[in-house]
Amino acid sequence: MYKILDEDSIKGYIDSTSEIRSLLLDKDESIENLEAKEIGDGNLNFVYIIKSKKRSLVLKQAVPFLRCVGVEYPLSRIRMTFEIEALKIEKEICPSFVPEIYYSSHDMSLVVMQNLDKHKILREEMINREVFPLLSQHISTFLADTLFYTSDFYLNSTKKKENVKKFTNIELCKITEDFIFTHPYEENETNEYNPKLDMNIVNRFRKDRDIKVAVAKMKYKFMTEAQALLHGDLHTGSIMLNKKETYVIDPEFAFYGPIGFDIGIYLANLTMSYFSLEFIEIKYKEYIKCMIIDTWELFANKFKANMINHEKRQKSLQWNYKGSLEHYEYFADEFIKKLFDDSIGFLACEMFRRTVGLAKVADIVKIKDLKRRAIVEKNMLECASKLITSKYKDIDEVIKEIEKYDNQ
Ligand code: SR1
Ligand code: MG
Repeated sequence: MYKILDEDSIKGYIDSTSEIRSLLLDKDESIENLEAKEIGDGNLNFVYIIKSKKRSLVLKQAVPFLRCVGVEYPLSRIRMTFEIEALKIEKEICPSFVPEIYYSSHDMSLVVMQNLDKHKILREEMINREVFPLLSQHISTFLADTLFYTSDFYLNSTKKKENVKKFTNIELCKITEDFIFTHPYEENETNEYNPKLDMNIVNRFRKDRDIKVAVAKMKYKFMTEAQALLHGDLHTGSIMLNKKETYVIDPEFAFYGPIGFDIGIYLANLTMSYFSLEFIEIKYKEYIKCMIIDTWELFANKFKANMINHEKRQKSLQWNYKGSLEHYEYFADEFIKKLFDDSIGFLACEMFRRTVGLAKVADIVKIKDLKRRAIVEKNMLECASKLITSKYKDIDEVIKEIEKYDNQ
């Protein structure tokens, strides 16, 4: 039976759950040897570090409401089922980028997994100006492989459609539809603003027909294009890493959606980190621009290689005639160019919502001088407005555009 755990009751729960107990304690060892600490700072769930004499683990539990709002925003616990099932699939596809799962319970809406105690959250690391030479290689592989091996390019038609059904994540998709694609573009009580932000800028983009049409297109795409199993919330707070290893965590928003959404959300969070920097931080700015370029280019090459190699082996989508592989390659190039356009559109949407919507990002919120923060936010809004209403040849052109709005 479900019950909400806390730092005290969690020990009793572990004591009565032999699969978890045996991971932490010897047979006759007392639960007094356990330490439990809640460390979650996310918007949705509670996360505990459990320590015993021999090891430590993470226990994550979903509660029946949205943590960042409170009990007045009910949210069913089924999100943990989506998280558990997505973790299993991602682990199978990308074993080195997904934490080890030791135990899961749909009834208790919890998962027990590897404690990544030698790794830190990417967002915090970027705020501390840390550099990760392998990150773009790792994330581009995670994206290219999870998004390819769960798509129609790889799965047979029946399996893919069964997956779409299984990952119909109604409630969390609705959160994204509301908090990314709707509320930021209207006056809504959930929106939050830096008091120093010039509201004329906000009102201007809200009334701009071209921006509204472009955002509506991205929302429609999000709601209708079941291309692959997405992580669904791939911001820099969903990545834990050190110089050698990268882990992607928290896929509770997983569902079948447009591939460009995962890419765009990740690139947007890099871009916001870029905008948060002081004018003189040239070196770290260059580093972030390289991350954006490398992530996209590596992803595009790896995704295309996945398509072509699979096609060579299986001939699953192409017709069987001489020269058909060459034609398939044209299709792959066109498909990836479309993913690029989608990614930039979603990048812009994520930048709008993190500026005027409910959930902000620490990179920007940590700017103490509210006037400086307002300038950064103005730059982000104007950059997002331009990106979502324009078309770009390649990622270098996008970087040039972003640079134009970096004028603090
Ligand atoms: C209202 S929930 C806010 C956000 O937290 C999650 O990390 C998702 O990004 C969601 O949109
Ligand atoms: Mg999360």
